[in-house]
Amino acid sequence: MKEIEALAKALRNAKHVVVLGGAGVSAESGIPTFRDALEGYWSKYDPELLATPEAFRRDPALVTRWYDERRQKVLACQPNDAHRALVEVEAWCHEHASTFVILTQNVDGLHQRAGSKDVVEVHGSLLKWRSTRSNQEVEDLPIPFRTYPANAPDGGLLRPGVVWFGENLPELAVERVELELARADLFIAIGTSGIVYPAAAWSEVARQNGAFTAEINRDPTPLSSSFNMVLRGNAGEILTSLISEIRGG
Ligand code: BV8
Repeated sequence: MKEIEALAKALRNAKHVVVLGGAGVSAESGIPTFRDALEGYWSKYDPELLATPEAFRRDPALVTRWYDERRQKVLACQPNDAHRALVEVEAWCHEHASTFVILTQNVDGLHQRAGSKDVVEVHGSLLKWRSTRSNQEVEDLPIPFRTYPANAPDGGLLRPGVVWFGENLPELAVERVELELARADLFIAIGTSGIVYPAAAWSEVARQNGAFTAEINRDPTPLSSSFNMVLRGNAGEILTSLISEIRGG
């Protein structure tokens, strides 16, 4: 694919590389993407309605169970070729005195399990839970929870450490995103449908700041036409080809 050669060339010329990852990066690990038809029990629920503070207030048992089942699924999955290739790209960038960061919308922790060092979880993590009373994170959680909803030691309920629709992104994550978008000279969006804001706006911010932007996605997205380059296909395959291209394989 000539786009792989072009992306490898852009990577060689870049000093500050930013990856925006979405559910398509974890798809090949067997984790359903956000908008794929949900499996079984969840097929009758709209994830965008379940992933809200209102849903948790209305039915904390249902929402806790949904997240607990997703947590167990994620823990049973393994990082895939896309995660592994991104660890390689990060290492290659550091060997060539470039910065590299993954801004992930995923909440599954697979980039960290694959060995990526610099990962910003802009939508939080399914593996972290906190008390609704103190907002403090609670460690050593039972898997699965013994009751739905699950109780925090301080008498509150346990809620997942994810960003729900209608909630602001973590302040530290937003600060880091702003810093990285200001200096990026290469921005690569991988496996994201470009529907959820503010993350869906970041490729345009990077481009306006002078970055070369590329989209790696199995399907077209509403943002595809705004990227400098589109690589159509599976993230695992494309990123594996990219790493062998930059290592001269
Ligand atoms: C915010 C964590 C300020 C939870 C997620 C009305 C009221 C309030 C807010 C809004 C509103 N209207 C709009 C908004 C803003 C809203 C929003 O954008 N809504 C959308 C639906 C329009 N955003 C927010 O609320 C954000 N906060 O704006 O705060 C504010 C505050 C109050 C009031 C107003 C504003 C918070 C957004 C974060 C929500 N939390 N996740 C959980 O996981 O349960 S978002 C959720 O969607 C996931 O994190 C996911 O990552 C994210 C985006 O989805 P994608 O990653 O793109 O996944 P998707 O399935 O969509 O696409 C997968 C892609 O991969 C596809 O393109 C597919 O083709 C491709 N693919 C598949 N397989 C492969 C592949 N590509 C390559 N290889 C493969 N193998």
